[in-house]
Amino acid sequence: MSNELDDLYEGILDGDMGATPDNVQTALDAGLAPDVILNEGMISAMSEVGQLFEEGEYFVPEMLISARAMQAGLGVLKPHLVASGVDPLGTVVVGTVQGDMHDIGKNLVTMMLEGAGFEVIDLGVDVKPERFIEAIRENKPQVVAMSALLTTTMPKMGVTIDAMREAGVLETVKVMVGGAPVTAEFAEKIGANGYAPDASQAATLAKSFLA
Ligand code: B1M
Repeated sequence: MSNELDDLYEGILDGDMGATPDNVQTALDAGLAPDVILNEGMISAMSEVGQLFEEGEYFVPEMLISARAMQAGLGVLKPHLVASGVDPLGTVVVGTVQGDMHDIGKNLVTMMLEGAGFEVIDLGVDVKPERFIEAIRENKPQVVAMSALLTTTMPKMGVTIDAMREAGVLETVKVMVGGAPVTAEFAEKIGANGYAPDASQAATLAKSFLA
């Protein structure tokens, strides 16, 4: 790994919110591609944070400060990942499902969708099924994207789809799901229209729904 990526990785691991935006800028100035900075310098650091948590070396506060450092760095990276100035292709409602507070992956999905030309209505985290339904009625999106990072909150994706069906809004949208524990098989089982393993494939999938 280059020195720039090394510093960025270590800064996120240490939860250094002050240095991380500067480290992203330094990596950009060194000519590193935004997706390399994201995947090798940032997402890989968050994976190690998760590993350290599993091993009992990190606890929730450490995960939280690493997440804050990552979010601060993403603020600098965002304009480089997102194109601008084009008419929206369509609208996507995005949210992390009820009971789940993880939002970094969901925020990346939002960035990539915006970069692909979608208008994104981001409902945030801990989104109840009724809130998704309300947002569909208000914004008339073509696509709904749900994120879940916990095995305990994944079932809420199915609950949300069932609630959309009961409310009569499911047939107006395509539903896609993602997040670390989610699989294509799970997506099919709960009746989602698609699954994306990462944020850039989420944008490709959303575009394919419009075709
Ligand atoms: Co949490 N946490 N956490 N956590 N956390 C995980 C998920 C965990 C795997 C850590 C571990 O044990 N290794 C574990 C889950 C275990 C499980 O369910 N099997 C876990 C746990 C247990 C918990 C708590 C229960 C801990 C506790 O309190 N005891 C608690 C739950 C709180 C809650 O949600 N109710 C908790 C809390 C937290 C923090 C708040 C401290 C913090 C989140 C801060 C935040 O998000 N603002 C946090 C963090 C940071 C993590 C890890 C370390 C990193 C997550 C992350 O941001 N990854 C995580 C370990 C890990 O993931 N390795 C962990 C980077 C991000 C870019 O990846 O979100 O996977 P990801 O997104 C990817 C893809 O999944 C995909 O695109 C992105 C890449 O391009 N994607 C989608 C995501 N959403 C998509 C939607 C789509 C498509 C693609 O729609 C179509």
